[in-house]
Amino acid sequence: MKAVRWILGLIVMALHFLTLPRRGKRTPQHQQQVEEALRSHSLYQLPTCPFCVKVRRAMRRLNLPIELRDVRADGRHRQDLINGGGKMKVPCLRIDHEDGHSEWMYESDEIVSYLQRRFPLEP
Ligand SMILES: N[C@@H](CCC(=O)N[C@@H](CS)C(=O)NCC(=O)O)C(=O)O
Repeated sequence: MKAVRWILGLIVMALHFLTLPRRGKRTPQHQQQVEEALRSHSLYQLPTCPFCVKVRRAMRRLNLPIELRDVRADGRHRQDLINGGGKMKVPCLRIDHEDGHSEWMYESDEIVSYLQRRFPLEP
């Protein structure tokens, strides 16, 4: 089972790199504002998880350099996800609000819609 998952992961990564989407463009000033807003965002994820790849591809299309937190490589990220989000499931987008509370958004479709709505490219 582990070997099957490993091979599938390899295929997902290969397809991802072979079909990398084009990075979206903004004016330098707009991009700087977006990147400032993104400092309060982080994505808990795994490199080969297909749902995480879907979110990372959307991030690339929208040119959103969100900090990636690998929950397998770093036990602290894994623990933060379980404690804060309530379950060990990826992808999960963490949004730290100014009042100190953190929002934990699961579900790749929901994350992609949120990013498209909140950080659209220029028309
Ligand atoms: N419907 C979810 C599926 C996410 C999912 O199944 N992620 C897997 C990794 S590829 C996971 O975290 N599984 C652990 C679990 O469900 O406990 C989405 O679209 O984000």
